[in-house]
Amino acid sequence: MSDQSIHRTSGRKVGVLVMSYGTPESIEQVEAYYTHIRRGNPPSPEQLKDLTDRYEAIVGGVFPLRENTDKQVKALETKLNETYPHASFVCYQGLKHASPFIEDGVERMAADGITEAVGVVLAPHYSIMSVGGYIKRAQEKASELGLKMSFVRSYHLHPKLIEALAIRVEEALSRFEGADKDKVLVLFTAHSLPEKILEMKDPYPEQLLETSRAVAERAGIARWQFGWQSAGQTGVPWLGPDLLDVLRTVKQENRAEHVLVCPVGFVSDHLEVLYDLDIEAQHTARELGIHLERTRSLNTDPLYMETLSDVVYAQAFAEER
Ligand code: FEC
Repeated sequence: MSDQSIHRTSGRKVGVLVMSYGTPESIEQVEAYYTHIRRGNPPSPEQLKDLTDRYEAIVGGVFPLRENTDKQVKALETKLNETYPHASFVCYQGLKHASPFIEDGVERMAADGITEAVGVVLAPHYSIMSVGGYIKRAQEKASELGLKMSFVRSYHLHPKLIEALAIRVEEALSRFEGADKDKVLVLFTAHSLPEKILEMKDPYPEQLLETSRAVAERAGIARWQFGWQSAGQTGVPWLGPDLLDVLRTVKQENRAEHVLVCPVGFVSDHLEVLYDLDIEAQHTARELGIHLERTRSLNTDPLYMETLSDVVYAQAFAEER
């Protein structure tokens, strides 16, 4: 950065709304949380039991996503202020389905006298149904309160993100002891969405493929494919193929005995990783006689924190460059 631009940015206080999915704080809160996800429609007793059982399988006193989001937000604030000491960054949480909600985060910034802010989502890929929804809610609240906000829409090809994911793929491949690494099939995954996003020309599927391609290239992986996971049961078609079906097909077609799952759409340990992959997919793989491993989640990985810090800074000071 030039001396001139450092001068212009000196002393600027920037609010950073770090948005994430949100998770309950206790088993008792699962019903309210699920009702919020379902846009105010309470789940049936069977649906509630199914979700509560899944949480019980992964929660050891603490809901992992709660703890991980807290740590990520703190680590990002530290990274931003260390890297760009000429400005002052204050991070706030805004959760999609739990407290503090996105709107609460924006209100807190305004109450603290913040006048300009950047929003970023702890999910690298843009979809109108995911990141687009977070941004819409934050922008509405910010406009109501007269707060100037801009947003990072995606960062799915940031070189440090690709590097962090490639390192994880390489590390996980070393867990297939005795197996020829070229025989391991790498399966990149992300949360499925209703198929109707395809009609909207949503960038989500293509961005996910771009990330997968870049990670495979960087890690020197020749055998890879993409699969969707964690689809909802909402009575409409969701994007496929589902990971579990991919595993079955791989077995049927005798394509691999060793599979490495790399959930590129997620950045934290949470239900969709710790249950859907580590329990459900692992169970299916065992039944099929497939050796399944998964890459470690990014959580507060320094390269991921640097990715976030780079994109937040670039967004905050975009007009200065
Ligand atoms: O650990 C936790 O407590 C929360 C884990 C969690 C993450 C997550 C991320 C995404 N979701 C996305 C889309 C949808 C759509 C629906 C939907 C439903 C659920 C349910 C649970 C849940 N999601 Fe989620 N999601 C997480 C958890 N998700 C629990 C409800 C029960 C179930 O289906 O299992 C369907 C809503 C509806 O009914 O209409 C759509 C997308 C992401 C990744 C991007 C992001 O993080 O925002 C997309 C983490």
